[in-house]
Amino acid sequence: MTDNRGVTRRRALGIGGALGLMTAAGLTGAAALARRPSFTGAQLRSAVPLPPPFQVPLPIPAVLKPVGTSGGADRYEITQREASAEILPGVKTPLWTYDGTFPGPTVESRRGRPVTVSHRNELPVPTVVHLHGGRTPAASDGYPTDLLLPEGWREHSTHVGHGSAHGMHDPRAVVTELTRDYIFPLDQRPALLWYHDHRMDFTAPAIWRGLAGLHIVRDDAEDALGLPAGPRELPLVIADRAFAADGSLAYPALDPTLRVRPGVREPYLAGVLGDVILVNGAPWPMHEADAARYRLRILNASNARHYELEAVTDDGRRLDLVQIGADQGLLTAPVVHRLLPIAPAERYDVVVDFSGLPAGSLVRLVNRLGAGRTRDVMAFRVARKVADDSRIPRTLSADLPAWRRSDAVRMRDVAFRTGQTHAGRGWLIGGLPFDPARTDVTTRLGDVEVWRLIADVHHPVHLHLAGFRILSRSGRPPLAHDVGLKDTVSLRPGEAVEIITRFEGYRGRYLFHCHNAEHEDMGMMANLEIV
Ligand SMILES: [Cu+2]
Repeated sequence: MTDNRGVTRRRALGIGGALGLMTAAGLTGAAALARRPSFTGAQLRSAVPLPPPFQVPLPIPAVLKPVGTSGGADRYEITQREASAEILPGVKTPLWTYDGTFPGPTVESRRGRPVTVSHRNELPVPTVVHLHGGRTPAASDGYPTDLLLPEGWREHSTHVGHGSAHGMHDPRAVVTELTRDYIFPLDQRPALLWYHDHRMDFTAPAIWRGLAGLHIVRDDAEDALGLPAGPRELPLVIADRAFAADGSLAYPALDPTLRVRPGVREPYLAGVLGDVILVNGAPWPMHEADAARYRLRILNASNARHYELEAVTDDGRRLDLVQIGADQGLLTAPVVHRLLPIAPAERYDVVVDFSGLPAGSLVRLVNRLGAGRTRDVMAFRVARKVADDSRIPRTLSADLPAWRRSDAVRMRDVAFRTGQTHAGRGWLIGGLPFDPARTDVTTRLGDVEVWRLIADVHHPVHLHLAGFRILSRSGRPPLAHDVGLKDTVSLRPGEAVEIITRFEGYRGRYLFHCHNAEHEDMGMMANLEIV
């Protein structure tokens, strides 16, 4: 593994350069960054030979079976354990997994039908499970200090925080040993959710090592739409990784055991990028497709990498990407894109139509923000002509919240910028690094609020519990892909994005944070108390 020292703009977009620009010129500096090629972070280079693209078949994560059902609720069990997988052909890669695979098994649920997932931690470190996009009671939302300890874990169990040397303590933490039941009512719109590790200070390396999986919520209304289904509905978990010489996943952790000292080495403070693009855990995979419509349920599970996806045919044509859903489920009506930006933790529900293509055609899914090998994501080989009775209705859903500015009882400005933490340079919200013992925002259950989120460099901002809508970007109307109900919004360098939401569901202690996982670990989280 070597640093990619050839990337000269790393300095400008890394934290060092960002700090210099920010302190010298405030948002004017950030506005200058906005004109630069758009990624935040530095790329690791793999030390093993990489396979050619489009050779490995696209895997589909297995759907988990419930171990029991009682009183209209399903119970699942997941064991978090070390496992080894052949991600690159001929190379064995040790992983941290949910039930032995990366991504973990997919949980399929029905709207309003409660689910209990019992997690057993057989990993060498504490973990925390968060269901991203779930409308979940606070006790099961995976607060970063609500640790699930492995058997016999004693050290460091009470001292947490980016700057744990300072003994930051969370008196409200609920710590359990070996197993923990997470209860998900799933009283929410059908959507593609994902579960992943959310442990204090160590979320980024834990996800990188494999702790991520999908959780799909469905309902009868969505099933009745006639969208592509069965084998023509494909979950696509896109994540970049890099591989060390011994086949393990490379990651620049200050403490590779992930037990004591959080954080990453320079120059990766702004985000860790890999040089291998995985889809559902396979490098640049190939999927043999029918000449028909496909529903692609795309998750960007990368720590820091952004994508601008396009579907390109052999003869250079770009296929329409018909967006039918956002993070929190179906849109009101489809929106056609040629290019679809997707930030870490965002999900897009997209239909592509291969029916006009002759058998044998190759359609590549390309990342316009990538360079060299990272430009390719995956490919589809159109195998055969088939009958296709799927459709994309003109009206997809009628239950999107239509909050207006005049409904808002409060407006808040929330700044996401680099700065000093107890442990050195890091990432701050409102000028402060995360402290579990400090309440940053207090709101009342049922209140509608408008938040103006202000960024220095790229920050994909995620609210727990509350779906929101995007009102504006730097005073301009939202972008074409900002439609629908979101739970993560991509702030671009220098941008101020207004969102509107109603805090509904449950009272308690929740979070909002940057979902560049390295930023999140290095201070960029804040507490949201709903009273
Ligand atoms: Cu960030």
